[in-house]
Amino acid sequence: MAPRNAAPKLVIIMVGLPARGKSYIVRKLSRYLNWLQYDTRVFNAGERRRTAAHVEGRGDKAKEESRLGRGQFSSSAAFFDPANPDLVSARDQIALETLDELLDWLSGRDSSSIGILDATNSTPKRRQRVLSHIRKRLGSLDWVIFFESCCFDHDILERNFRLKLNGPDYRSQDPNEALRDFRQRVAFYEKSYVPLGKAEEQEKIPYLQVIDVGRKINTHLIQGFLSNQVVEYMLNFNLSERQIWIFCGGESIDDSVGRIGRRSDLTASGQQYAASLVRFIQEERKRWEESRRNRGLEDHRQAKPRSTHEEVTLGSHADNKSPQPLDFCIWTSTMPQTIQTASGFGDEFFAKSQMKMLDDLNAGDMAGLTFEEIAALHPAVYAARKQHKLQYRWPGLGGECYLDLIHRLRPIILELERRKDHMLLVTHRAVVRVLLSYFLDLRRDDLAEMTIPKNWGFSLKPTPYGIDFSAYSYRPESSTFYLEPDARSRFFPS
Ligand code: ADP
Ligand code: FDP
Repeated sequence: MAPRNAAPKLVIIMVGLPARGKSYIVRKLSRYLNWLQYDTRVFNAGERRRTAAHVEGRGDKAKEESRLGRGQFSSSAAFFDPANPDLVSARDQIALETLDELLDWLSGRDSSSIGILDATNSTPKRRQRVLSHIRKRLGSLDWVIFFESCCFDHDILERNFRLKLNGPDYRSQDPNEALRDFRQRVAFYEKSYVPLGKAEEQEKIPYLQVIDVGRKINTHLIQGFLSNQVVEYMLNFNLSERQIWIFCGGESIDDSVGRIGRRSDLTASGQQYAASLVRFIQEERKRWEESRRNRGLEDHRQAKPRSTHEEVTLGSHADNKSPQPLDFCIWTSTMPQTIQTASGFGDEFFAKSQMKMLDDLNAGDMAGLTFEEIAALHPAVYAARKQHKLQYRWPGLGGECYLDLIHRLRPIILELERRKDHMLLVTHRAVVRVLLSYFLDLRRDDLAEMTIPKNWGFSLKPTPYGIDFSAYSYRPESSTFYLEPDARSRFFPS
């Protein structure tokens, strides 16, 4: 039993047939939970198998081969035959070794931490072995939940199967042979697969079950604070192709003299930036529609001119398959510098909202000062914030730190994950830092320190294996935005 004052911990045991999105989900979930400052790590059994199968030149090579038999840990379907007890036992062994790595990591931590075992764990027998192994190691199952991804949607599954051909098991193989082999692997799994349900309910094991990318979600005995964060995230999860743009507002009068944290109108160059942003986004919007048409994703109905500001809801998950015209939602803060930056977008294709959650970091008593004035008038404040930028809260009513900003922006992240529309956020540099740290999985210490040029904008496109990231810099001399090559490696090492 965990000591009462221990920081909350969680062991998530994934369940599901191959190509149900488990690895994709846990990569995103781990990025979200780490962004919320809960130390989270994924332990993938497939990677351990692939390493064992390719053990080369390691000191323990002879030991490995004698234990496993050379090539026994292949990626071919034969390895996954449930009728072969030796192979079932070999896969169990790999899963339990991966689980031990997780439990070792978790036991060594005293902060809120989440360990995720990414494997299929697709039979009751395997799940029993996993639970008894955990019980033996931790003395209880207090921290454990199962998390299953089920998928019955044929189109999603077909697309997932093909995506596997780019994966580590098949990328160097003939695609047709690889697809045949993977289908055989899945068929082997299906022979002995039992989804979560009665057995776990009889044993009172908490579980979360996501069906067809969230069309339906079952939860059983899910109660803990951390597991509730997981459920909430999965309620706002979609795979639609879309663009998420994040820009700062144009230069404000306060910006031009280095004053922080106040409402301020745009300068003339800020207004020029705003006009360029409108042109840029309109061009990008047309380019996106063109690319979808070229890829045969003709929209069934033309992107209707926006007549009202009602929230654009583009069909249920069942519509994941049919291409939907994507509208553009524009979210600004409630501060004039961002509202004025977005004022040039007509509401024919753009739905605009002002959100307090996107306001600048609240500088408390320091609002309206320059950093030079803060250093001269409040040296202790200046030094403390320079040293602990992430945790240091500006003094005075409403003063915030970056950790406050993370929690203020959590609903924004959930809504960005839920929406299927294109999104353009026009906000402030501190907010851009926090949003990019989520999307780019940046290390905690980089969050507050990362360089965000004021007149740069960022594009984030969810893809089947991650996020396509691009950065654009504004050139006042030509009033246009230029694509910055290699921006991610240059500025945002994760
Ligand atoms: P697994 O780890 O279960 O073998 P992957 O993580 O390799 O599967 O998923 C393959 C693809 O499944 C991903 O690229 C993603 O596009 C898609 N996917 C993501 N989430 C889900 C989900 N909840 N249900 C079905 N497919 C999903
Ligand atoms: P993954 O596709 O993510 O690599 O394909 C199923 C698979 O995961 C295998 O690669 C991996 O060896 C296996 O699941 C591990 O899970 P189980 O041992 O629980 O089947």
